[in-house]
Amino acid sequence: MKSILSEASRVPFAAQVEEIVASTPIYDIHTHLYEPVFGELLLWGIDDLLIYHYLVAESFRLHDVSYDKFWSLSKTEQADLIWNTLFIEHSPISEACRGVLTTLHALGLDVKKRDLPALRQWFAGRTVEQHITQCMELAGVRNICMTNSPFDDLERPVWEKGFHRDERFTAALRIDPLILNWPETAPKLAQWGYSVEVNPGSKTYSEIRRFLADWSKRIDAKYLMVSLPPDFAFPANTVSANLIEHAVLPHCREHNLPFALMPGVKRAVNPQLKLAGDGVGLSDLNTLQNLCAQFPQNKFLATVLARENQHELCILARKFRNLHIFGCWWFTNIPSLIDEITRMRIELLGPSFTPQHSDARVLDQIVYKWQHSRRVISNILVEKYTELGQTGWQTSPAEVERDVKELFGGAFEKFCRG
Ligand code: RAT
Ligand code: ZN
Repeated sequence: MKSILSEASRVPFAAQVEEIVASTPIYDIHTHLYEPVFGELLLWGIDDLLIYHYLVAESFRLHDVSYDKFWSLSKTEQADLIWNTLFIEHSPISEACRGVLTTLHALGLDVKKRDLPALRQWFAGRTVEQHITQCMELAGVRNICMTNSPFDDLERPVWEKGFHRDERFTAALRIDPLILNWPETAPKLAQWGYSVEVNPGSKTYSEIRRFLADWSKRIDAKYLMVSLPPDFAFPANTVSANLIEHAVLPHCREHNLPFALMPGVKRAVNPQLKLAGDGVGLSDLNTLQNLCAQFPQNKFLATVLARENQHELCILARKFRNLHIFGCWWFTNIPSLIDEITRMRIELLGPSFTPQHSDARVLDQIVYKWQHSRRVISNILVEKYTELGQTGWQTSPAEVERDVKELFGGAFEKFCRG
């Protein structure tokens, strides 16, 4: 079929869409980054880029250093090993490897020299403040949502002491230990002054709500979140399901906060790999369906780890307006799957979702994660607007801007406010 649009009119419009996607500021709604006041918890620089757990996992496939030996190495030695293995002895064609190079290149560094000591020297001359500003600018990110855990012994005291918030950063309250490991978490809450018991009853639920309210307020949480194993079930006669029903959801309703569910992670499939040892499994999304249906007054955010769950998740979002889906999470954050998943979501949901979050653990990663994702999203949008053009429908640049703003944080913010 011949295109109604001539090449001459198609190309400038495509370029306009690309320009809008490239320049629209992003709200990165899930990361593992921290405000600078958290000091060493905010990772940045070449060595942290190289020892990213995605690269650790990849490196073990190509070197023969034992797990024990690897973990006994210093950070610099681990980074040296990963650099030699993944960048020098083999070509860095995986997404996580390419990402390091995209970032270095964007920072103005010459990657073709392959000079790790020189790269280290360049990073050593920078301040964290300078680096935050430059990375956010290069990534086009306006706000970064952290993942904040009261159960983290390094993080908790910083919040308890109090500090002046950096407006570029927002917070999300991560509660995995509370939901998934209550027997070990209960004594901690008790120690912090909440009168809870290991076998929860109404008093315990109300004390957990008090704990959640204190922390939501303390960190000004934008949402609560948990990652879940593939076999997580709701409703179910389990402590986890009861805690969700009787403590977490009432708290979220009372404070108008979404609850983010991230199903599909099999923790510690290979414990020897530590943080890099988690795997993926197919989740039973009846759990999410039941929650959305049974609690229409609650708002749910969701992203799923298994590729095979993506279509079902999209259909759920069509059925439930209290569900907002987001991101191509972790193992799905690769160009081929971002393309597949984002295309499917746009075709099923229009612009009423958030296509991506970075999940950055190292500040510099926002540069590559967003550059790579923007490119894929841009190609899809050009195609979709071009197809509309073939019907005679014209989309103005202002309308493209409106749509992209929605996709890059606007729809999420509306969902949170609503
Ligand atoms: O993507 C990651 O870095 C994972 O390790 C996890 O942090 C995951 O994103 C999560 O939030 O559980
Ligand atoms: Zn994450």
